[in-house]
Amino acid sequence: MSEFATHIFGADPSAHVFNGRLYVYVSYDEPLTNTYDSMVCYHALSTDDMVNWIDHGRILHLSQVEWAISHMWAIDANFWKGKYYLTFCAIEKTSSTFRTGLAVSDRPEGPFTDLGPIQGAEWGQDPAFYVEDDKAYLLWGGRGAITIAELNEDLLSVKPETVTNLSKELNGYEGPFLHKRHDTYYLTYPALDNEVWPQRMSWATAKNILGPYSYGGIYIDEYPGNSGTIHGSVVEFNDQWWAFYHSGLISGTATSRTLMADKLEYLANGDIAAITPTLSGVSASNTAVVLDAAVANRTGGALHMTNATTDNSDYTGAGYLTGFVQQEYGVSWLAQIGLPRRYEVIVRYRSAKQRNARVVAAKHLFYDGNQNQDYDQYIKRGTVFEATNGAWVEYKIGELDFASGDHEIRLSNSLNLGAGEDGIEVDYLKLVPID
Ligand code: FUB
Repeated sequence: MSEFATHIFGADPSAHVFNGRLYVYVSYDEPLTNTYDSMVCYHALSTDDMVNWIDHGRILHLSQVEWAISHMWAIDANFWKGKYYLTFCAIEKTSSTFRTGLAVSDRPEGPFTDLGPIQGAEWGQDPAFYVEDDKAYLLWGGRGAITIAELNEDLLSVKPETVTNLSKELNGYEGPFLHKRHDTYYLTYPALDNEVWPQRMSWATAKNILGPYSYGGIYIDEYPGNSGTIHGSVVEFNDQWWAFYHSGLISGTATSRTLMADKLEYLANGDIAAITPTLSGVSASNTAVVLDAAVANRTGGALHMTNATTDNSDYTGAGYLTGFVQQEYGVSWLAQIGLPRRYEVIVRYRSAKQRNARVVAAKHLFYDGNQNQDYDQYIKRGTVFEATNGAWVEYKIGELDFASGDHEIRLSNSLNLGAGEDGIEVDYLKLVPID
């Protein structure tokens, strides 16, 4: 395997196993903008088998981070004291420097709520979050160094006495990630030798978390199709170690990057064996975009008079939507697409009675309450949602060609229902690329 989730351009993949499922948190490259300045959000992806993936959509956006102004670059996530935490970086409004932010969610796939910058990690670009034995550690790059420190219990500040600069021993300055195998800590990071690009993925080891680390070598060297930067993570999943990173293999550019994963092997002496990146021709349709209705308003969409609920436990994700009882009451989802592609558009719903609705899609356009607003495409104007006798069903609404960029998919009720009448209930929207 090499490339995965090729329906978007993603970078800096950070992989972790939560509850037996693999989650990967990625930076989002705004398609074909030719700059890293346009990076303003993150996505979460997950899989059970490294073959079939789900993109859970946008999990945090610049507009949801009050202290930040731009450059939502690399991220990591971890589980700590019953919640999932995202560490990310962005340029701070007041200081115009990178800060490391902290965001929280009850669920590994997000969405995440910003809690503010972590104190003591000033200039913190490319954070990574390592947890072991009731202790949490933050690693970060920036200002030409890789730094590590233990975090305080609330994760919102580091313990100053533990702050350690690892770059005295290593040639690293951004993109650190820590994993442990047997009793050895492996620090992986993109390195530049004598400032010669591209970056090459390197590793170092230590017997203590805070170091000192001994340089080990390069495990992803320069290769045709590199994106200049390389940044990723290492994780053990289903008894196999995996290296996650990004390349420039599909777009041929440095700023619209492709997510990559390859098996990582250790030699008998503990060294990491070299990996050669290639495109393996993984099908785009192995990734479904599954957008939870209950949190559509926190992942770039909107709820139009409908209500998120968990009243009945029989749903997926964070809940489901009710209240599709009047004309135009509904939900909008944000779907972010890398390259133009045709998609199956599927809605998971249930309904006691047959109901009518409209499903429309628009590019770079969100509904503003004006019913005459032109949508680019009606997927199906008069969609009939058949009665399901209370069962949740996946219903294929239709197929649609999506351009590159942001799209609104809006599902809205067509008719006013009578007092006390129930409308459909909606669990998620699913988009499956057609290769
Ligand atoms: O993705 C934006 C930046 O490029 C990251 O912060 C760096 O590590 C490099 O991958």
